[in-house]
Amino acid sequence: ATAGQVIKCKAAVCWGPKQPLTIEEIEVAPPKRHEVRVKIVATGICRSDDHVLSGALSLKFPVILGHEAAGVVESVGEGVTKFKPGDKVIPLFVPQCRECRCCKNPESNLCYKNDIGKYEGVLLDKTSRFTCKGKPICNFISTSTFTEYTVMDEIAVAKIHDDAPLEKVCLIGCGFSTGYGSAVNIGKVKPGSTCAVFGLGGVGLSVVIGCKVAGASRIIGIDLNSDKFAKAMECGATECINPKDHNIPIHEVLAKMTDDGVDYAFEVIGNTSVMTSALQSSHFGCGKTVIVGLAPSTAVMSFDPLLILTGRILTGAVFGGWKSKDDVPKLVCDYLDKKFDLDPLITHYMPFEKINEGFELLRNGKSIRTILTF
Ligand code: PAD
Ligand code: ZN
Repeated sequence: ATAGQVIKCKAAVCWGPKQPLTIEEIEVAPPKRHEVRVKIVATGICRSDDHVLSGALSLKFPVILGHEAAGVVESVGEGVTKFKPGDKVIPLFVPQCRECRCCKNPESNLCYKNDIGKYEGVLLDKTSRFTCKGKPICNFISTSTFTEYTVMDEIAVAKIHDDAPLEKVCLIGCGFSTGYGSAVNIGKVKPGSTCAVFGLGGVGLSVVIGCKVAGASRIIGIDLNSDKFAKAMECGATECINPKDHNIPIHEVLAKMTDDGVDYAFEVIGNTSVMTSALQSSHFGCGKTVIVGLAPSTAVMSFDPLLILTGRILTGAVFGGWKSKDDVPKLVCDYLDKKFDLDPLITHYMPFEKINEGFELLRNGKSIRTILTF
């Protein structure tokens, strides 16, 4: 009944950094050619959204944030053959066009048509489908899910299994897959190895889960907030340490604990000095460090190049290296087959209108993932 028409609905609009989101009535235009309009059913709050609110990431305003979600197709634009109204879907903040140089490279999961780092705030046709109070509202990293309805390019949407519980698998849209894939695809953690995970939020705990599935024998969690440790142990950490409890640098603490350094170190905070600590914590000759955290737009990392010269490997990835359109449906099936659990990551459910409270819980270190439902 709504196909082809402008939909008026509620959205959380971000008018600028350092101010609360406001719930507004917005207009969502119908999908154009090769676009899909989706009714969002559940969306998680990720630290990357908060990086925009804190001002750490600079992009264009006003914008509708949110990128970790699941929903149902409402209508499709011209030329769309792989989706129909009613299909369950997950938005893809890293699209997969299958045609660009990165998509054609089996080793990469980036896509030239992504908006991360560019932050143009538009769909592929260079406009967004949102307006509010007569003003255009920008799109966020190909997705924008803090709204009842959103429009995405079809390359930025994955169709998932009909049985998937949307209020859980929304986490496969970002936090879970990013962390888990960083361990299994990017770190390629080996059985019997020692891992250090810096930052035990939703993404860091998912790294822990990945390290455990990969057979690591020691998984050391590191966080400034010791309240995160119980959950980390539940997810598979074998020990947890708080840098505040030590008067020597954390890499020296780890060196003592691990016979000179870990096999794999993961930075899951977005702090460049912790990235250097992670690199310093990895063993010379063979240690691998994976950057997962998103640093502020102006941040620069510095370290002694001898750390790399002596054989350490430093790498990183967005979305855990998964080729999004190919792999998200498989991850959903793996979840349905009980190959991993998402429940330990979910600490709160809230109605969408309470979105600012959800962000407060994240900032105060009280939540892992809050899932907003519509
Ligand atoms: P979160 O805020 O839930 O978790 C971060 C954790 O780090 C918290 O538990 C903090 O207490 C802890 N912490 C903060 N500073 C320090 C410090 N100096 N030393 C030790 N611990 C510290 O965030 P999240 O898990 O949602 O996201 C983590 C990062 O990953 C964040 O930067 C986010 O933007 C990024 C991210 N990257 C991708 C990607 O594709 N690469 C995807 C999703 C999120
Ligand atoms: Zn995210």
